[in-house]
Amino acid sequence: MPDQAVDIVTIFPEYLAPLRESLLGRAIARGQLRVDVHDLRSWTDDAHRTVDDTPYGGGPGMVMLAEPWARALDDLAPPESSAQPRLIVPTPTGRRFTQEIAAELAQQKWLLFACGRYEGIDARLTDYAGQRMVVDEISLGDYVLCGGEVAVLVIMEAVARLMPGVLGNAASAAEDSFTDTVDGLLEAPVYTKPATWRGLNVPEVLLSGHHGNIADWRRQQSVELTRRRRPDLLEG
Ligand code: JDQ
Repeated sequence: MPDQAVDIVTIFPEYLAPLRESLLGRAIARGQLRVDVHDLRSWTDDAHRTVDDTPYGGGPGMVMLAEPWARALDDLAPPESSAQPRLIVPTPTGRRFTQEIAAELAQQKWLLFACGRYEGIDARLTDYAGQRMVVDEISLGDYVLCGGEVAVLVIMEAVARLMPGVLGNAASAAEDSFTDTVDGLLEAPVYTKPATWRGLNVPEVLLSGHHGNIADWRRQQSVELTRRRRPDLLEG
């Protein structure tokens, strides 16, 4: 049995195909991780497989019906079961996704993602789910996507590389979760072979073999880059 499980509910299951690639795909292939993608419409019972309706109070667009979502949750995680997933709902009104949240999600046994579309899901769905599971409404940033699917790909890519066993090396995952938060600084630029490429040189210090000088240079580059590009990270 896999150590960790992920269920994703969406009206566009094929959108989640990239999850089978690369790091995540290998963890799935090794049997360490289970990832199942479900079509929300399989929990409808009308001929048109309806998942949306017009918004109460008026306004543009359509809103997703709570009922198909509740059926999906009840099927995947029966209310009477003691094992419940962490429910992640991508939304522009959620709390901002961070490396810290990624590290927290990587420790969960079971994640269930609800990918909304249109203008989002009837707000009572998170009230209903919150009666028995921890619900996290998460935003990637201050821009509006067309739905939750791409947000799930982003969140899962950040989470998977921190999952114990997914990287194939628990120590490097733990180290990453520390260095990725970059002690609050952006990383210095990186270089590889050749030392001169199309007339452009790798900074001399990186070729010197002086580890102290290299660490000092990287630190100085980090501080300078952060000051120029992300001064907000230097507050405090
Ligand atoms: C959905 C939409 C207008 C929602 C429908 C479901 N960070 C982030 N940006 N956008 C999303 C997340 C997101 C997530 C899920 C979504 C957008 N939409 C479109 C359009 C109002 C609300």
